[in-house]
Amino acid sequence: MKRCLFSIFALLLLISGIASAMPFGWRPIDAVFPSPVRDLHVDPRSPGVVYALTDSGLVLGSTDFGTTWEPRNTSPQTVFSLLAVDSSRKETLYGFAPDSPEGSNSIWISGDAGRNWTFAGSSPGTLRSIAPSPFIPGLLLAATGAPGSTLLISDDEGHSWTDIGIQSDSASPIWHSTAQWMSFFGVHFSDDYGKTWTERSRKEISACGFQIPPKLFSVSKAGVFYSLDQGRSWWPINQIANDTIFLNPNNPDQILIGTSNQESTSDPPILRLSVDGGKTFNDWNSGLVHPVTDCVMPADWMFLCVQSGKVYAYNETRADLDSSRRVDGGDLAVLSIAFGSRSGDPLYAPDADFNADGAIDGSDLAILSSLWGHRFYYDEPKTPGDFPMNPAGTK
Ligand SMILES: [Ca+2]
Ligand SMILES: [Ca+2]
Repeated sequence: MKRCLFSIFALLLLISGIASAMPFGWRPIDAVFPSPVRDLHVDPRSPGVVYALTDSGLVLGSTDFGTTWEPRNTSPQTVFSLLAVDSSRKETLYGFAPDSPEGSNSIWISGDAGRNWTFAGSSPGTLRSIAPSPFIPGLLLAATGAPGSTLLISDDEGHSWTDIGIQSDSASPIWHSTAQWMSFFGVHFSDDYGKTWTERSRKEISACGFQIPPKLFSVSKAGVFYSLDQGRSWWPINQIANDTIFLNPNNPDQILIGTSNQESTSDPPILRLSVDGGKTFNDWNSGLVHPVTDCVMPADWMFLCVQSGKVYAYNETRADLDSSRRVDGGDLAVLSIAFGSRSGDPLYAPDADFNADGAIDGSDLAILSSLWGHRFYYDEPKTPGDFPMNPAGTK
């Protein structure tokens, strides 16, 4: 009888769409970091791998989508202010240290996920971003610190650098390739691996989505725009002022936009999610208090962000109770077994108590139904290299 009532209740919830319960929301992760976290990085070719850089220059790594973390450079002689993932090679990272035993503005490379580091060279100035080519090992773009940030290029893992001589105060260099090699910095683009640059765009390009057709994004106070013709023309996504955009490297439909510098810290942070490639956005800031300074998406419907130096997770995969990588009837079956139980009961299943109130009831069912049909992809990441491009590895 209990099962019968439950089924009717579940059916009602799922069909009538009255699933108004809050989704999971952002929650601080359990891991303790030795100092505030500066930023996060995913390796798009290694599902589950996430790196964090702290204010003290420590590199931490996770191989389970940010659930557990371990320090990697345990006795750092150098304090990194920048970290970058070289996705052209497994477990390869770059670090930048303003000061180190090897001198100022030093570039370091690790081939074992941040455990051991080798001095690679020095840059002509302080760097504020490094962009390793996702296709050609050792080819780097970098931007020097503001004001008047200029673009540098290295084709030998940061040993030697060339100043390209173009400036952009706000943009970071990015790589983009689909049918044709492209890289962008501010309003400039290059199609010869960064050797020569041409001014093309009227908007500073903030991010790129590896997809077909190729999509570039520009984020500004005027709103969010995208381009499908490599920056020649731009189309508005919305007219909301934003200054940050975070893409899912393996799913071009999932886009986060937000504001990292709010004028008043008493305002709720601005973070919005699109799961339809930017057609529509919904607020995605439940559980956040401070402006978000960085976000990564290590898998579909799985988000990590940094606010005030702390790492928060928005992990909807918890609803996938039977680990089928999709929220569906299998999970409903698991929840139904525990339905009606309370903490301490033999049937009580903590994993199914989504709102952690010690009872598995309609509220948990409502959360499950609000996530109904979500798919989580882990094993088959799409990478830039999966798309047609000029012959790989040739310059
Ligand atoms: Ca499932
Ligand atoms: Ca509950």
